[in-house]
Amino acid sequence: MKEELLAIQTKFAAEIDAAGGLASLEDIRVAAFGKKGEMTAILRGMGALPAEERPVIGQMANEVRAGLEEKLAEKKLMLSKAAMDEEMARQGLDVTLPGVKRAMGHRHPVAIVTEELCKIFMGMGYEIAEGPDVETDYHNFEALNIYSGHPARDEQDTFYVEGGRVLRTHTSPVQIRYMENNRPPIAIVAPGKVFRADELDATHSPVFHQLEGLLVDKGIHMGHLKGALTVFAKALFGEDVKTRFRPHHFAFTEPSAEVDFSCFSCGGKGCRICKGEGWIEMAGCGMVHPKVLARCGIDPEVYSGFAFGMGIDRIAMQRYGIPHLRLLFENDMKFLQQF
Ligand code: 2NM
Repeated sequence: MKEELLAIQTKFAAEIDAAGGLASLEDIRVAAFGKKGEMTAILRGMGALPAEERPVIGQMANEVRAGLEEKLAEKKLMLSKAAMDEEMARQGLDVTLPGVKRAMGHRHPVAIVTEELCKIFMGMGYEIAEGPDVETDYHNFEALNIYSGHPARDEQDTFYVEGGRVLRTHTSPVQIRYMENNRPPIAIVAPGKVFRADELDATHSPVFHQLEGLLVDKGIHMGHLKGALTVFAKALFGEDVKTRFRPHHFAFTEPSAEVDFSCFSCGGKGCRICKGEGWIEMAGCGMVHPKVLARCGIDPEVYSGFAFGMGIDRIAMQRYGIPHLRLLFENDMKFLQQF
């Protein structure tokens, strides 16, 4: 038994020394200590030894085992390091080079405000609707009662593209498409980019963002519209905010109104932000014109609806005190990182 142990020790020690890679080292470990390994067999055979031999042989076997295990561990460490060095040399990796710092992305203030507005309306049961940026003349104008000759159709104001299509000048065509494809009850908001042939200045840009809303059902009237926008105003600026509706004109709503919110900054007393008015114009709105409903296949004798639209950029500018619209479109990281 003793000789056998010594022979095993010598044999495996030599094999470990000679092992050229991690795989062959593992083969050696299995041959010694695996289920059918030679050392495993010896250790298992201990019980069969005469009682007087057991302590001496047992101790020896334990020493051989510990020695081989340590040798295996040392060799494994050495081979791993060699493998790593070889891999690094192959990749040409210089771990002492300083790392490249990645610029952290950041949410845009317009995206933050858009999400905030959508969340408020979703909480009121509205769904989000989307549509194409390039629209047909029909969906952008005709369906909304904006006939040829209407000032909004002026080439000075609208970007016309090939095939008689236009870059949408509002997100109303999203609502038209939704009404064409869905039956009431309808409650949606449509946020998105819109385009007008304006020069860029502090308050105008050829591309800006709108959020429009539409609700159609039986028995909907102006009171529902006022209620919805007042709940929205309070959710956005706080319980103390008041709303004011002034008569207005839109081709696609009748009656139509403009909506003011009491100034979020001075509470209505008059300040620099509201130019001493106490009120800030926030949205346009009205009852959807019966002809608009009918054109989308909704019977205006049965159903009525309200719609509204507001500028998202302007709300973001007010909210964060941004002085020039340009800042929202330049994507200067130093500016954006403040939000
Ligand atoms: C506004 C103001 C008033 C509006 C109307 C419609 C539609 F498609 F239902 F007719 N969508 N959006 C609307 C009404 C938009 O923005 C100032």
